[in-house]
Amino acid sequence: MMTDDGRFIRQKVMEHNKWFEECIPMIASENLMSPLAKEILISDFADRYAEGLPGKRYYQGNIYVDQVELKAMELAKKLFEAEFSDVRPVSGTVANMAVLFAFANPGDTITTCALAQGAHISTCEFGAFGQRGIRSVNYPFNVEDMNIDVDGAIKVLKKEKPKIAQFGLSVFLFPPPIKELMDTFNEIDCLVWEDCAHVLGLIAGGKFHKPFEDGVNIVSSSTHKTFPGPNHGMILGANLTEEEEKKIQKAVFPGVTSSHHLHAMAALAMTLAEMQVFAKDYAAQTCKNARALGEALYAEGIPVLCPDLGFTRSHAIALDVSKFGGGKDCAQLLEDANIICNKNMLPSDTSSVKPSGLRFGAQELTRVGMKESEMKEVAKLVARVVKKKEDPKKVKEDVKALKKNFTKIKYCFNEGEPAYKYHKLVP
Ligand code: DSN
Repeated sequence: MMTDDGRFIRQKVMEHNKWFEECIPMIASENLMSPLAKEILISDFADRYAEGLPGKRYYQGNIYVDQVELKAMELAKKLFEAEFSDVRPVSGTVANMAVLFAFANPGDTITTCALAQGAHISTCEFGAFGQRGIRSVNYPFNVEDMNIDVDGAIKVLKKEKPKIAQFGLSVFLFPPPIKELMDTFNEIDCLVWEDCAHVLGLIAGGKFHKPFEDGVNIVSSSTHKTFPGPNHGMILGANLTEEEEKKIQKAVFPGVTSSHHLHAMAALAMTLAEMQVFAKDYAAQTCKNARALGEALYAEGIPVLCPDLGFTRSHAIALDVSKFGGGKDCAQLLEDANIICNKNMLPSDTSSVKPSGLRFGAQELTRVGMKESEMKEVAKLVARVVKKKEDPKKVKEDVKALKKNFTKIKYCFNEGEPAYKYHKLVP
């Protein structure tokens, strides 16, 4: 017999699902899992424990878990052209912590981008880097190109001689200049680490850039942004010594995980299997859509960053809405119209609470089948709220009408299944 509390919780989750079915979700770090990955996420794997590596577990009961995990490791290496994979970190930040545990000691220097330049919170003084006692030194950043200034970065690298040169952003519009900096990395003999969380699905499909071909040693990532898997993490490697690979494995367990969320690991395995087939088309369409969205918003009179560079080479675009009330207010008005995005710092900002930017990602809209023509529609709806200041409630009705035809999942084995499904035990 369910209590009122139980009914309340279930009701709210169902309302959320229904709401998102009627929304235009553009948070650049989110996506929709495939029906098969979701099925696995609620399997009995969710109720079990495993510690260590396949074949060397502390717990019994891992016969099938081991087989799935070995398959996930194999598929990850194949998809990302890596020599090493660890599919156990339970999130992107936990993957980053494992890399820190493996290769950096308190007091060591690591070079990174700054938060206002779009860096992830884990690389900041008050995030995982700071908690590990790392001295984080930022590369100079070229605001016009929204990318690292190569000459400036060479100077910083030569002066600081960091143990690790770290790359990767949460406003990741253009590939980092890894190739251009490779001579300097070799000269100072540092490891090269890229947090690819935002662009993992694009890399899987051959877009954005090829980290390992460019010279990256370690890729850390979450697995639920452009890569449409479960909330989980992963570490990939190339050109590492056996000892370095073992250091990563030990840092993951027992360093920063105990059991590694077996249901999420298995759902990741399924997504990896699906992406062997679908990543190329999905990544290509996601990039086309992001660029089309940038172009259409710019044509509507909303400043989108980097117009001369085609706005983006990823799934994401950044908007400067300072003259329309700023990121905080615009994001709220858009939510009132069922358009979901987040406020974001731009390089000139000092406040993360009241920044001047908005960040949009096209990966989820692509996942439900939207193409360039729909991006134009989305841009018009955004402009009505942000620029023309139309009543969001009125715009919401048109948002719902547009989304009505895009509620089915694409780019996976069970294409055409409802994308925002709530699995009901009882009606
Ligand atoms: N904070 C997330 C993002 O939205 O980029 C990444 O963890």
